[in-house]
Amino acid sequence: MERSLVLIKPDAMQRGLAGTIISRLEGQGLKLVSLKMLHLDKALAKRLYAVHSDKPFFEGLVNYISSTPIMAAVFEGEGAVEVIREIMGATDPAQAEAGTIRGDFGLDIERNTVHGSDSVETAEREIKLFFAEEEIFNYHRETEG
Ligand code: IDP
Ligand code: MG
Repeated sequence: MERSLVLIKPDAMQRGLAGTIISRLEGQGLKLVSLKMLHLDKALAKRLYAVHSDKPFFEGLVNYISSTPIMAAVFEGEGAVEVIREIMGATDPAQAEAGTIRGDFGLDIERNTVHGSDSVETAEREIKLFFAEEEIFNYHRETEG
């Protein structure tokens, strides 16, 4: 089953939105298979965002994502990567549709509330940055609810 990494970013933690974000994803039928709270150090932040290392916003992004503790989650489901990207909305909250997480809660293009892997390959790489395989659970989830 397809998996994706979700991060509940500092701006969401600071506004008490962790439960709301998890709830929205669970409510769309995605299965929560792992969850932890952690404070990223700069080294892990740089590995997470390595693809953006030559962008002008890279340093700010690394500082932002490591500014407060965040939540990291693994969600599983058919087409999970794409489904989560849709529920999250566009990178820039100003462009994100109402009803998406970023459209409803995002503050600006950096403080956009949530991270979701952008492909199955990226998801595999990102999940390994945060979770050992034995920390990812297998259990039955009803398709409704
Ligand atoms: P994504 O999170 O929708 O996949 P990416 O382009 O991969 O978007 O960018 C990673 C993160 O970097 C974004 O979620 C956002 O927090 C931040 N970011 C992207 N573009 C900018 C920018 O132009 N200025 C500041 N931060 C940005
Ligand atoms: Mg991305």
